[in-house]
Amino acid sequence: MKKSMKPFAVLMTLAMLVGMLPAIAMGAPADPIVAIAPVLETGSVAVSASGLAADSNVSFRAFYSPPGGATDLSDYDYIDQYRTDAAGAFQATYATSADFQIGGLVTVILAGGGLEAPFSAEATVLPTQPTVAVSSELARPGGEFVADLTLYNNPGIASMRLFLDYDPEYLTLIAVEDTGLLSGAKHYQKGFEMPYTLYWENATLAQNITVSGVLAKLKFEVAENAPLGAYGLGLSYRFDEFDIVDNNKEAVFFRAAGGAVNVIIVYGNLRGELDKPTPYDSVLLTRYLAGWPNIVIFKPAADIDLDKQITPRDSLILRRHLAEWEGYLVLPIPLVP
Ligand SMILES: [Ca+2]
Repeated sequence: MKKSMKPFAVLMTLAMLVGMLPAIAMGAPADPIVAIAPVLETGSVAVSASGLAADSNVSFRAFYSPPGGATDLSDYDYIDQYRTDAAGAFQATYATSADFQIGGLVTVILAGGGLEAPFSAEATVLPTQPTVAVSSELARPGGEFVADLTLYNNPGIASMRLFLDYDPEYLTLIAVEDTGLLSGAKHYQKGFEMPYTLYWENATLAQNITVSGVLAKLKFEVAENAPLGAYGLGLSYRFDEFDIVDNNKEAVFFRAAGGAVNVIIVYGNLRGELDKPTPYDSVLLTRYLAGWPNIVIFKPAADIDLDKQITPRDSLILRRHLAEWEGYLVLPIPLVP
């Protein structure tokens, strides 16, 4: 379920401001949420919040946004709601089996309970068991993106071999940058055949490597003709074939979590970036339409009314969008014949 736009964004702004200030109202509990712990366990997420409420009218709401996705707080999905029936200490837990991903963001908002304004806290969804994961990112058609390959809760390994799978029709792996977190990197670079093998070999280690963190940065290019939507970045290994072993030659279990790239167009951003359009984009479009020489724009983002041409009508819509006219807040605005 999607939340509507503005009221939530305003609420969040207020909540963030209040979160930065000490409690000023008499009797208002300072930092009422003392624990927020979203964790990922086999695809489900649990969020717990606890603290002290000054009156019985305290409510909690939790929201989730997927990783590499939300550019606007209105993109958050509503999770659950909880209301206390007494003043004093409270404990609230949300649990859901929805397909939440590592790197997603959970936001909990507390309202009432003697607070003068809502209080919010947020945390990233993280795994609690040994996991190796590819991050999820945003990109535009014809653009590039970098996905992180990250090790979480490493119990201790010596060597690791992983296989990376993606849609070669629309995605091209153009570089693998090893961070040096695991020594002995022997990635196969030439040709980038599928599935791509990532390999770290340490045959002579006396002790296991127990660090966690980013192992490698995977740089991809998106085809200019890539249809909008999500493309999986699959990750796998074979436990039975000892792809991950410790220095005692034993296979080590990890959860392998693939990521995705969401290919999007931010309409009105003529620079081809993924942030919101600014007055500069409007200037670019005006100059482009006026035939100025050497004006380079990302054309797919300029057809704001989706009529397959770039016209003054697109420019008009962009100007009204930037001026926050009602009915122009969300782009694109398709021209209805
Ligand atoms: Ca157009």
